[in-house]
Amino acid sequence: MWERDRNGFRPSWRLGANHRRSAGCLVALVALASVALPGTGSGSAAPTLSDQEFKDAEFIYFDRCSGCHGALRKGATGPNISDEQMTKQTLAKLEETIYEGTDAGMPGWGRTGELTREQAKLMAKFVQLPAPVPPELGLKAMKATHKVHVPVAERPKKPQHKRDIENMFGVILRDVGKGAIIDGDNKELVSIAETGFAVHIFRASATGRYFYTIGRDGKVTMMDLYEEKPRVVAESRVCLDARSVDVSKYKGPEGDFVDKYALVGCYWPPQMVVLDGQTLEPLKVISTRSSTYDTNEYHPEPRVATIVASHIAPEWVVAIKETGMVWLVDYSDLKNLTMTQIETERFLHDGGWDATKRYLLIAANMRDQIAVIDTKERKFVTKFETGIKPHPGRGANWNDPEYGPVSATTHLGEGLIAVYGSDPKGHPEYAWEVVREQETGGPGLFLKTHPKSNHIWTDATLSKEEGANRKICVFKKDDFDAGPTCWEASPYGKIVHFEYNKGGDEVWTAVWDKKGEIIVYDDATLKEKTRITGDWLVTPTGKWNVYNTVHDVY
Ligand code: DHE
Repeated sequence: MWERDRNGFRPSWRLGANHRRSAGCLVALVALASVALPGTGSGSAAPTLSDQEFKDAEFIYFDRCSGCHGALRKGATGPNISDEQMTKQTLAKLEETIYEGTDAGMPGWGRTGELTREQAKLMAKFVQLPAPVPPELGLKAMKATHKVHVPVAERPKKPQHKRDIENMFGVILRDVGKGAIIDGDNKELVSIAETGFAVHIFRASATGRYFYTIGRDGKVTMMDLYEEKPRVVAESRVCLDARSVDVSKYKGPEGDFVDKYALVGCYWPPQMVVLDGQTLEPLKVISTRSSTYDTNEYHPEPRVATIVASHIAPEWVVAIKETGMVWLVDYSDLKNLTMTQIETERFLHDGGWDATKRYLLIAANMRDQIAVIDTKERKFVTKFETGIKPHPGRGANWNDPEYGPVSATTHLGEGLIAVYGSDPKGHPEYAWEVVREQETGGPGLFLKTHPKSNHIWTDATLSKEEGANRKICVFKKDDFDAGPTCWEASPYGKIVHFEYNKGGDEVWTAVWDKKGEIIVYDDATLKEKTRITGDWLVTPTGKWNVYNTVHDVY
């Protein structure tokens, strides 16, 4: 379903005749429907795009914009950019915003080299036209994409190598649609697997034997770490746009579900899909089209954001972004599916467990809040403000000398780390309120710590200041208020995302660039230990250690 043409990979459904719409067709449709024609904010004529320009713009929108603004452009992490809104602005103003970014956290796509001036101009026109609606994707079409490259019976019974699987890392090579497996002990590249377009995350299976990946194109793959050179052993395409995947982790009185199922969360169509955890055969589609938690208005595009697998019940905890609901999806009986739908806050994005793995702490980033869900009592606890657009990734949990167990987030909209109490039993007076704050190197994406470490690592990937997006700032748990130790880690690219090794004494980060690198630091001394380099390291982004991912160590 993905084809390569002169512009690289494209989703082929967007090339199909049914979805080829010239601006002329759109304008005609709009006129027939007696809706106001899009203008340019200056009273001049509606923008026109050739068929080719429209397709180019559609692809750029899918690749760079839809994650924040939504396929239908109704807004989420980014604002509503429907044609009705965009025609209130001039093309020149729109082009500038797209090229330079905004103070509210939108990247300057031209400034950072991802889009040319011509492409920024093109996108300015595109957003003044009505948003094309992508097609649906049902089980039959998904099954047609399902491939088992190595049947379960033919997979090795034990590891075919002497490496420590628990200290292996999965690393995304974003712009080439591949995933690398690296040996965390000797830093050797073990293998590179063909995953999917702009792979977003890796998640390890509950046993740690498999790595699952999900690409922006909705392709889910699994790799078998027992193999000497792990490759994709099964794959399916279950969404047209996706960001999340996790497996079933529960084993207890209600059954053994370890690695039995996988769940993929789609951005488009708005749905989640249950798959066989061993073969990735799609089994069940659960639509997320529903109403917003507060106004109870129907939403046509509630996207699936974070998925976290519960350790204490046979269920996934699933964040439904636009409606502001967290769904507890019980997978113990798929034929008679039960779900608990918890009202939280709109525009849920990313999050993870507290240290006890009872509470899910998830960012409602456009509301500047963290929402807390108690998965034992199966109910909403509270929500509280932290800063401009919290973005915790999976988050970070540690013991503060004064406030006891705490958790923390960085922010997309400002260079701030906010620390909040997360121990309602032992320290109820500090629970779910911000107890400490410090400036980081700039607006960032991720932070990370490890129970054995005294450090919390933060990036500043979204910083607009020259050089600041290559900065790492590290805070001390036992002296947080002293502020961070910061340094510029690379003369080029951006620094993004951290992961610890299994032992908790090394930290890996990525120089996010076409000529990418992985920098490995000694966590105790903050000194660089080594750099993993090679032509294959193209735009490395997220990286996951098997042990830490299985056990949700962060
Ligand atoms: Fe991500 C996690 C969505 C941009 C790298 N990203 C997530 C999750 C979601 C999400 C919903 C949580 C998954 C989970 O926990 O189950 N990301 C989005 C977007 O919608 C957004 C803002 C825009 C987009 O178009 O995709 C976006 N993300 C990015 C990037 O630009 C990053 C840096 C590189 C890329 O792939 O485009 C990026 N996102 C990541 C990473 C994680 C992630 C590395 C996992 C963090 C972890 O520690 O587990």
